[in-house]
Amino acid sequence: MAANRPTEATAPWWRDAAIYQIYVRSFADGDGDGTGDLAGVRARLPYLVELGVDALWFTPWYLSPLADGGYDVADYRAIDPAFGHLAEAEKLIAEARELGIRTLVDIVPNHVSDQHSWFRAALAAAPGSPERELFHFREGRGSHGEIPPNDWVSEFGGTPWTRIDDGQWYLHLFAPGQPDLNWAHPAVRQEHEDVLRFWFERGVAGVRIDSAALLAKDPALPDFVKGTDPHPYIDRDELHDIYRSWRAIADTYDGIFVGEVWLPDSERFARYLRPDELHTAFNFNFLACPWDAGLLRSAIDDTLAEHAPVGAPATWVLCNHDVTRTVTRYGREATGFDFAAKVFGTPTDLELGTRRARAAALLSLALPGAVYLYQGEELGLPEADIPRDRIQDPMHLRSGGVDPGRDGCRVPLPWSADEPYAGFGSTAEPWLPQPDAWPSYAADRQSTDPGSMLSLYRKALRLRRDEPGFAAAPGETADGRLDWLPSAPGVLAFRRTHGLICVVNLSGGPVPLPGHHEILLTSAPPDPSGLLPDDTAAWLREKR
Ligand code: TEU
Repeated sequence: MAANRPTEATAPWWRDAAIYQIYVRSFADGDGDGTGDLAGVRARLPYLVELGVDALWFTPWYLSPLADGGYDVADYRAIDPAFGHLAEAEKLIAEARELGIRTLVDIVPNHVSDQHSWFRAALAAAPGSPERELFHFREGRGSHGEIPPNDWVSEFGGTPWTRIDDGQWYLHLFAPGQPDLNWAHPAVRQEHEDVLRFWFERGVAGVRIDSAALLAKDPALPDFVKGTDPHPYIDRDELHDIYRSWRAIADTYDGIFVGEVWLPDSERFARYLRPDELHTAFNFNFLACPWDAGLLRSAIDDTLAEHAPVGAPATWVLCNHDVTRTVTRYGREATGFDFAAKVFGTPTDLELGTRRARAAALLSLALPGAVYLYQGEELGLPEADIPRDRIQDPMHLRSGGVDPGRDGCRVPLPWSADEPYAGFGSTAEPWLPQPDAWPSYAADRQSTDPGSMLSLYRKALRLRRDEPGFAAAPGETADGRLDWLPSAPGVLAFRRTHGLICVVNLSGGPVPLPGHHEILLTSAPPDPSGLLPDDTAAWLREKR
């Protein structure tokens, strides 16, 4: 870590970390079988060091039948053999740490796989048995129990209930292969606390908590009546007690949490970030914000305002394994992210989207707090069109084939332009097909091109780490200030504590840059008269 960044004593690493999300299946294939694996990640650690990230978040790498890309965990203490084995994960965690990179694992507490030993035992046991109490089994409604026990809707569409042979139904907010656990049961709590200790003991620095606001259910599992407070399964108060006990465990290891908390209400969201609960949570309001100066400014202000009272740093996320890739999203007419609007063949202008994604990268990396990057974002990958018969995401299948699902952002990465399968490493065909254009995005090609997306991310991450303008003031426990500067309509301009200035032009035409500044980095070159073009961002240093 550069000397001019805040020291561990003033600001813990996670408050301003750049964390890189690895979707293991699609990162790099070390054994050539068409699926990414831990060997592939280990071989690419130098790439991640050169990129300049502080930590890696691995999407679930545990034993799983992959009914939902690994978010259906059969055994939390085993690595899926397609990815490697436990000793290799331990090796990877240690090797990365030696290189200055910490590791976060992904815990999925809301549900397990239907292949998990608990669920198999529950199916083998009788209705009303202790084994079934670990899940939500109920009789159906209707004269023959043929109607699901309530009217809830699965996150993947359709009823979240599946009926088994003896006539009972079980609850799964996601796919049928992901039965929901009963968090009112003490054994469920105990098991997850043990799993947390298991991974902290193996040297992980943190844990991402999947679907963190969904675990607790109203024990009566009532029909959902719009506007009911509390909601029968979203954001229930019982959750906070669970996360307080998790925090106590994390504190003994100096570990951190990042919660996947999708809640529009900022006051409710911030409750998860109280000092004795989660350290951080993903900021999806920023991700979902359309490419509009006024809306982005409000999203930034609201984010900082909601985090301030609880003293937690904000996180900034532009994409992940669940959402349309940034360059495709920003190249569309409606640039906000709307789950309901995901349809096949929505037109996009990739050149425009790429310009905006480059500007958005400099914007998000200049904001105070931690930032998450999703593999391939640094390569400017677009969302891929996956032929319908190759789509594996249950979201597509459960929507009756209407929703394209999330596979388009999960395509195996291109590493070398001239190798088979763009150097993903496979000798067999990769598990998802790569678009024809993939070699042109390959990391090796971008490495030597100073104008590439990869070069932009490398430069930006280096500056973000080394440039004093990003640091918090000495003794400042928070993450450094952001002060808005006067600017033309459609232009965002702000100053960080030590004189780093970020200007983002969304005005529709070129704008002058503030005078008396040294340009550190721009997302596209200024025009010949020194103006900042539309959809372009600049980082400037105040001249003394
Ligand atoms: O996502 C939780 C979640 O809310 C998603 O269903 C989200 O609404 C959807 O993906 C939007 O496209 C987490 C994981 O990130 C996701 O990959 C898993 O499928 C899901 O949990 C179930 O574990």
